[in-house]
Amino acid sequence: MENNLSDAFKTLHSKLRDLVQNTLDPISLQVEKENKIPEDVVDKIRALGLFGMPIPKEYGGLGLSTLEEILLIEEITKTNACYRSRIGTSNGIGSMGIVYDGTEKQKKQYLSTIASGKWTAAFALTEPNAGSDAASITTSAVLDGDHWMLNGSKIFITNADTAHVFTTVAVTDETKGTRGGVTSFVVEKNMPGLSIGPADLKMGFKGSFTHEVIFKDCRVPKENVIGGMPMVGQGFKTAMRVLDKGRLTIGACALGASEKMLAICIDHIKQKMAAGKSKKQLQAAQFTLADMATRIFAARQMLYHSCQLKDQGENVTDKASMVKVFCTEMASWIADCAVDMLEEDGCLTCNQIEMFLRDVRLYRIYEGTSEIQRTIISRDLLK
Ligand code: COS
Repeated sequence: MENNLSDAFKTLHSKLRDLVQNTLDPISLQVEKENKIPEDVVDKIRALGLFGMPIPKEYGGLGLSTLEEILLIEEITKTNACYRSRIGTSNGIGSMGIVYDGTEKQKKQYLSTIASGKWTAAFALTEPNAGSDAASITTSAVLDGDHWMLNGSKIFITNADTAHVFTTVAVTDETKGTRGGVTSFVVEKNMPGLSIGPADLKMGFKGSFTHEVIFKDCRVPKENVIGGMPMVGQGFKTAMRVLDKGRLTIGACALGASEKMLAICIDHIKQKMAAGKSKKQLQAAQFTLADMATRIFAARQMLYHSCQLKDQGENVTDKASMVKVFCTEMASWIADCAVDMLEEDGCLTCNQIEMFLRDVRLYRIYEGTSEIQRTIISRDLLK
């Protein structure tokens, strides 16, 4: 695989590795405590072009393949999850709908400002009564002259407080449901009728925020349907395609976190050996380390392979779900084992393991719970 990566990409990857090791990771617990990423650190991430990872070069992005993007995400998640959340949601699920299905005008208008990191994009799908069952959304959009009138509310919207645009999924014809009745829109934060609720108080992902986004007679110009008027009614498919990619991304986040936790555990056991514990006394820990490394190896192969298939143009809906469920459940298992291995130290908030334990739990929920991934996988099997 290494042979297929360009020298320019390898240089970028190693610059990111340096940034993670020397800047992001050393302050990860400070970020956790202060619940904020310092702006000069965001600037350093921006300077690497990471706000535009998958956005095509003609619109100002890096134009990375899925595999290249996933390698960078794996790297940046070997520390506090909020760094990836700050960039990855914007140039991932927040903007991929525009990349996939947007009109040329929409791409020119929005993608370069998102790729430069000047603007943040958020993805607004989930509603109070439609989380896993995305087809049950009720936020409505009704055509009124040259505008669509949006009414409803979206919850748990990452980066809503800093977002300039929301790719928003709404019902335009309730008689047709997901087959012709759901439409995706680009809604700008200043459009009249859009407001943001207070930040959710979450168990993890400190430094990254989710909010409710409320649409009350929110007037959105007719041309802001993603893909233009011919795409009215096709927005559910746009959102599902976005999530296929997003699920590979979350797999990469879980993999990066797992690799870091394994490294912490290895250090811990080596310290015990240096302090005089024999290998025999540490045999149970050695077996656990071996199982962690084995699962990580399997996760990495399935993730990279799925990304390569996607880059070759294959449909990877089922594989993206397999990757997400395997990698995220592996990360939770590793976090649990790591707490056991570090004993009391594993529970201390001055230790990254405690942070990872909370953060990786969220990977099993957002962008589709494990149950949703299993539903998608088994539906394909039973077709
Ligand atoms: N790519 C392209 N099109 C897709 C698709 C995908 N991955 N998944 C579904 N579609 C299409 C289907 O092909 C179908 O259209 P056609 O009949 O014209 O082919 C249409 O969308 C409806 O699909 P389906 O019948 O499968 O929809 P369901 O309501 O049964 O549910 C799931 C689909 C469970 C897949 C969906 O509700 C889901 O992903 N839920 C989880 C949502 C989620 O991840 N939320 C987190 C929010 S983001 S943080």
